[in-house]
Amino acid sequence: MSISWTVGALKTAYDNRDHILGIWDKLVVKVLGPQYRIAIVGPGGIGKSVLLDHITGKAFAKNYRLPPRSVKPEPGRAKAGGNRMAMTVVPGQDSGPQIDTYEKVFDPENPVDGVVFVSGFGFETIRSKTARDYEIGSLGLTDLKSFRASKLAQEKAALDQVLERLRPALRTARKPTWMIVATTKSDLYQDEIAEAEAYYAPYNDSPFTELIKRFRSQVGTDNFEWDSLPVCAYLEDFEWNGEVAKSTLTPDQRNAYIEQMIRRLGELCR
Ligand SMILES: Nc1nc2c(ncn2[C@@H]2O[C@H](COP(=O)(O)OP(=O)(O)OP(=O)(O)O)[C@@H](O)[C@H]2O)c(=O)[nH]1
Ligand SMILES: [Mg+2]
Repeated sequence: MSISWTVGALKTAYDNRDHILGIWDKLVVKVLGPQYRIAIVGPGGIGKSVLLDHITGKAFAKNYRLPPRSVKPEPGRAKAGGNRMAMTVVPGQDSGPQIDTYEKVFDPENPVDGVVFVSGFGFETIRSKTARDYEIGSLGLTDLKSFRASKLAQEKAALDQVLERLRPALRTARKPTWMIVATTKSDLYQDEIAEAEAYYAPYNDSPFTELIKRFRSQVGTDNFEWDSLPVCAYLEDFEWNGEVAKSTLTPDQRNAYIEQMIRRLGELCR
């Protein structure tokens, strides 16, 4: 399927969660085998857990609350009959649990089949006040522009680390066979969606795509497929040191992005 970055070009927008869950059910039952395993990786505060909750449908419950920082691997539950598509979110923060989870999902003896690297075009949520104060006071990231540039550089470093971790698994097990870069929080940068596409899409050359292209040429382009797509999950404004980036999408538009991602996952899992 061809990926659409602009919301206007996403033809379908569905107001009800049943539609998304319906697609999910079909994928789980018909497309995916019982053993299909996917790791969801990426920086802390980027939106991995919230995205997983929207993909599995958990976030559509009335009493849904935003998850706190992940401190252990988070499994994604399939909706239809058991756990056929096993997704695991790797905690974003450098920590013992993160290393343990990486070792499990990229175990060369039994690695996952696919990887979702969640990126955010610089909109990483900093949860702790101490960390915020440090970034503003000591690192001098006083405005949103410099903050995002710094986070984008860190995101690239995080990607580099993930790619390094994939090497032994690919060498031994020839898995995972694919990676999707899911650029989330796209509700915050619709005015820059062309720039996001230029930065993340496989048909463009950017510092980010260069890393993956180089990796692919090293491991063999036939062995490792990759793609990127925009997505968003939780619609809320983003604030940094008093500066606010507005969330500009409706739930319908968000759902269309989620649907596009689920469909693409389904294709890669065939
Ligand atoms: N505007 C907007 N905000 C989002 C979106 N997704 C997540 N957020 C915000 O980002 C915060 C962090 O999201 P999480 O999914 O918890 O982040 P994570 O990647 O799991 O982070 P760790 O658990 O630290 O690894 C959420 O609490 C929301 O405030 C989105 O699509 N759009
Ligand atoms: Mg999390």
